[in-house]
This record gives sequence, C-alpha cells and structure tokens, in this order.
Amino acid sequence: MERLDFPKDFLWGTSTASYQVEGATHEGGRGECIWDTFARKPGAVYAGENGDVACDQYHRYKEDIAMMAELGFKSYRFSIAWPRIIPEGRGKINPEGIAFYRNLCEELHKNNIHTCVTLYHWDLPQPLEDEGGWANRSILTAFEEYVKVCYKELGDLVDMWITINEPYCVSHLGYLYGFHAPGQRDQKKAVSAMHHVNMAHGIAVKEYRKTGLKAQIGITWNPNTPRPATSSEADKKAADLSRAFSTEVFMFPCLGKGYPKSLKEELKIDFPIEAGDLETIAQPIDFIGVNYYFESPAAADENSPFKNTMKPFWQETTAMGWAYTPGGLERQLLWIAEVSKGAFGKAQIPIYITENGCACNDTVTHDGRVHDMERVRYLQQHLAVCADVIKKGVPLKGYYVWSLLDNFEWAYGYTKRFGIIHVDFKTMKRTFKDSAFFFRDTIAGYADW
Ligand code: GCO
Repeated sequence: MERLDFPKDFLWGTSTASYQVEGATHEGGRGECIWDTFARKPGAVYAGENGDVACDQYHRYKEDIAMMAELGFKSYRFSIAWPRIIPEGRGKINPEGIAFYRNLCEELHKNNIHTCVTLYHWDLPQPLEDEGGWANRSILTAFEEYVKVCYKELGDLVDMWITINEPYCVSHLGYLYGFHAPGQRDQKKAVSAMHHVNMAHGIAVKEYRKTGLKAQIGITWNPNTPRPATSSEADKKAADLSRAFSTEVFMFPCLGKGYPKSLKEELKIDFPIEAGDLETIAQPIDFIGVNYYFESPAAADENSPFKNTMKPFWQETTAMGWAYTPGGLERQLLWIAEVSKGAFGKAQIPIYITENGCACNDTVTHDGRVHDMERVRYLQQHLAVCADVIKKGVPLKGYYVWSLLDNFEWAYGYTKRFGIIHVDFKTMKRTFKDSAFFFRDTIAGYADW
C-alpha cells in the first residue's frame, strides 16, 4: 500500500469560473460578455450551447458550498464576472453584482472555506471587445478601474487574489487561433494581447499593493512545457521554442526576466512595449498558480509558422483526448521552481496547483451513484507527483481540483464533464461522484489508496 503524506497546512481546494457555472447571464444587472456573443456564432460552441443557465450557481451557491464543506475542502477558487461588476466594462458599478459576490464570500467564510478569487477568467464585457479588447492598449485603463472596484468592494472578504486565468488562452486561443472568444485569427492582435494581458497583471498587483490589504496575490498560468518528441537537436529546439511562445512569454516578463529572446530571433515577434512596461509587469507576486492537465511531445516543423508541432499521444487519454502524463507534472513543477528561484529577491515563490483534473464520460447509474474510477486514477497519479515533488523541495502549497461541478467547457459546451460533482443540466440536480468521496478521504488524511 502506498501512503501519500501531505503537509498539515497543505491547502485543499476546488475550482470553477463565473461563465462556466453561474448562469443568470440576463439577471442581476449583468452586462453582455464576449462569451455570450461568441456562443451565438454558428459553429463556435458545440450545438450552440452557452452559459445562460450553466450550473445556475448564481442561485444555488449555498447548496454548492454546503457540498464543498461536506467534503472538507478548505478553499474555493471562483472568478468574478467583470460584466456583473461594471456591466459596460467602464463606468457604472452594478450593486447587485457586488452583493452577489459578497454573499458568496460570506457563505464560504461561514463554512470555514477560504476565498480564492480570479479577477479575470475570460468573460470580458462586450463593449470593451468592441474597442479592440485585449489587442487594444486602452483595455488597461478599464482593467485598472475594474480591479480597483473589486478590491474596494470585496477586499475585506478575499483571502487570495489571482489576477488573470491563463493568459495563453486569452491571447492565443482568443486572438491567434480563434478557438475561444472573441474568435479572432490575427497574429498582430494576438501579440498585442499577450503584452497587454501581462501589463494587466502587473497593474492589478500594483493597485492591490496600494490598498494595504494583506491577502496573497498571484497569477495562474497553464504552462506548456512539452518534451521533445525525439532526442534530436531539432526536436529539442522545437520544444524550447514551443515553451517560449506559449509559456515563457508570460512567465518570464512577470518574473522580471523580460521576453524570451528566441521569440524575436526565431519568430521575428516584436511586442508593443512602451517605456516602463517591463517594470509594470514585473510586480512581486506572492504565489504562482499552475493549471496542469497533460504534457505534449513537440517536434520540429518548418511548415509551421512557429516552427514546431505537437505529436500525437501514445498514452491512454481522457474524454478530452488529453494524455495521462503525470510525469509531465513533475517535470513542469521542477522547471517552474527552478526558473522562479530568486525572482523578486525571494529564495522561492510558493506554487499552488489551481487546476488539475480530467473529463470523463460520467453517467449516474441505477444506484444513483457516479462510479468515476478513471478520474480517481488520474487524480491519484497526479497527487502522488505532488506529494513527491514537495519532498524534492518544490514549494507546492496547495491543490485545487478542476472542477467542483460539471460545467460549460467553453467551445465543447456541456459535453465534457470535469466535475467531482455530477450535474444533471435538465434538473440542476447535483450528485457526488466517487471522486468526491475520494477527495473527502484524501483531505481527511486517508491518502492510502
Ligand atoms: C482552462 C480553464 C478552465 C477549463 C479547464 C478544462 O484551464 O482551460 O481555466 O476554464 O474549463 O481547464 O479545460
């Protein structure tokens, strides 16, 4: 029997995001966001599905919090919908939006659950996209206005702030590949968005420090740290370039290292940097959030504009077609600990896994249960890596499973179930899956599978 030991103060959490779980998109004074618009585009989202109802957490948050408390989770990571706070993106503040998030935070604290709040998890107010969105530097004044409202109105109830969720998805998926809202395919806009999302992070940290509030603040990246598909020099270089273009482009400026030189030398990329920008971006942070799902093999590809391509997986894959690669998590965490060592004069920067989990084809069986042992196995493999890297000196302080609930999985709609709680999207009935009970026991210290 293998027993996994986690530090007594290891933070066990679960994650969601506003557009994926809240619903009530036309309620409570909320304005339109880019995902409302994108989901109406034919073919953009599976079967034209959208977040109008989602998991209806806007109305059912007390039930969800009670279920989290029953499982023993100590922290809930959720995001604030910018269009609930400032419906037009700038200007008028929506008091109903403030009230909703205050009620949510107070209910969490009543249940001894810590609040971990993501300021931006992709639901940009549509009027700001109409101005050019993340590709237009003007977004920075709007984002500064927004975060200052959040700090002022919610700062007393938030234990941990995450500035941006996955800058890669904001810029690359939103403006380069078009898979996500706003669905643009324009490299110049994408490169501007990469820089502006880095700037937004720095501004958010800088403004937070001015408040004198004492919560931790950091950022969540979904680092892509591919392994070379073969031991050839060409594939090793391709893996390095892929990591630079999708991960170091965000991590390095934020850690005070500036943009990777290979992006200019190899890909001729110039960022719209203005005087003082790199200093603004490199604000000292209290933690690094990591979203990890899988590791890809990268190979050289001269036909690719980015000179690399991802090779198919040979491993077993989840319902998302993502491989089981727990070894990739170990390699990634060791790499992050190494490259962040000494940043801001700190020996180490604490790391939290802010998302890890998998999609499975879950069904409620005749006995009213969901036997998702595939997900339990995925989680066991990845938690074993977490326990191991801590022993190797990685400053891993907590783990948030993605996700609390089956929810709106972006362009996949509701077809990919990531929750440890099953949601019947017709009735909104929640059902603990076996993976929920697995977490209850793990959090309680019975990680002896
Ligand atoms: C992400 C987002 C989540 C996703 C989850 C599964 O990491 O893409 O933060 O919103 O739903 O990762 O893809």
